[in-house]
Amino acid sequence: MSEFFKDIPEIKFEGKDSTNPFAFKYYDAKRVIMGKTMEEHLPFAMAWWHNLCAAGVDMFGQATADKSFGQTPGTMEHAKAKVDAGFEFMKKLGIKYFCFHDVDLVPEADDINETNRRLDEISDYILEKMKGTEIKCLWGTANMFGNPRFMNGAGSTNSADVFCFAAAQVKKALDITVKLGGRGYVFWGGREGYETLLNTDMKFEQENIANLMHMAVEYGRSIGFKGDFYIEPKPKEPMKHQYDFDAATAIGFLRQYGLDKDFKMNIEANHATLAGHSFQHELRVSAINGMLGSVDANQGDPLLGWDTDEFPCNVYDSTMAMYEILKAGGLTGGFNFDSKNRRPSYTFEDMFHAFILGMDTFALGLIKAAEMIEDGRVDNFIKERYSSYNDGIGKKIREKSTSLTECADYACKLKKPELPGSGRQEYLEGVLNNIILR
Ligand code: XUL
Ligand code: CO
Repeated sequence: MSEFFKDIPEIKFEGKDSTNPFAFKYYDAKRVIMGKTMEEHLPFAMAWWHNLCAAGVDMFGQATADKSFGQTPGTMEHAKAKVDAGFEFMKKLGIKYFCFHDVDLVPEADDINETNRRLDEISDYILEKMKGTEIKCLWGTANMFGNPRFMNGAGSTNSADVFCFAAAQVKKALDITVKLGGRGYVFWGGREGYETLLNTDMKFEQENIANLMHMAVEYGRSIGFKGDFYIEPKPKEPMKHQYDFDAATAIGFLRQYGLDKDFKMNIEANHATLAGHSFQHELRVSAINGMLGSVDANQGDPLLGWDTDEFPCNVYDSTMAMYEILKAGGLTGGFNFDSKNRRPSYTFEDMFHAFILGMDTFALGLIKAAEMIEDGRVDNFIKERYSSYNDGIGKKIREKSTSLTECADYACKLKKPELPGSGRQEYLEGVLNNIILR
């Protein structure tokens, strides 16, 4: 079998003073931080779609990158060459997981029975390839947004026939995920939303999405899937209004329809910022609701209002993300680089540079988040800030052993409260700079 990335060596850790473009500066897989190795903290995954399929096509121009891997796109030979290239790529970077949509793995046929046959063939091939490696599947999903049949949604479609096609795809994607030992299964509501209420029964559409998810849970558990199902929230794009707007909305939906025991969140950084939140906010909302599952690691561009899926380079963001994740006790899933090279970065070298950047950004974020926690200034400040609830009336409020009348009597006796104390935001931002830049 040919080597696809011949000129690129195995990527090793060389430390922050290295100028080798093909070396990690911060990601040192075996380094122990807060009792776990970096690779245990950071189960990185390669997204099949961006890395092995996307070639730089945008609405104004053609592909710039060659992802044919020596075969004719649209054939099973090409599908297998992508597997070979993907495994070589992951091995060279020390990446232990991958994520896929059904149609990333094989070209979709006109007849779903033929697509399913192709999926059986490619998953046998991947399974064979996994033998003797440490590479595993992080999560699988079904692409229920690209094909024209899904123009009005999948679970939320107006057509019962299309709903059944969505069900068929979820069933097969679950089969393949279980076959490949996947840790999770993702629902990203690609076209689960609406363009105008003039043609939309919103309540029915949402009930039907939940319906499809219940069917998926029932089927998944029946074939031995023990992992988490995930919702990946996103507020807009492709639809104007998407039903899984953000973590809070998705968690409310899961609770309303009794799906919260089987589902967690897969939080994507760029989706968070599209929703007008920070990545950290979405992680916190998920964590405090016991629903932090997995992460799609990328970043958006604050100057652009769409999903640019850039490789993460912002260390402030990765530090605050890792602070949330460490405090939540880690992820049940991993860090999937749902990120793509910029269109003019079209070479194989660029693919490696992108992953080295992303992995180093999260490794440095992990190092700095651990330093923040060990430093203690931020956590101690927060603890102190709420200390009025440690005794007296505050303690009673915390313990829910008081009433509106008792609190009101207390206030009247006091006549006028002291100001609640400075938030010290600028001081704390200085602490953060001090830790990140030292
Ligand atoms: C789209 C997106 C998807 C999901 C999987 O914005 O993030 O690639 O991660 O369907
Ligand atoms: Co994503």
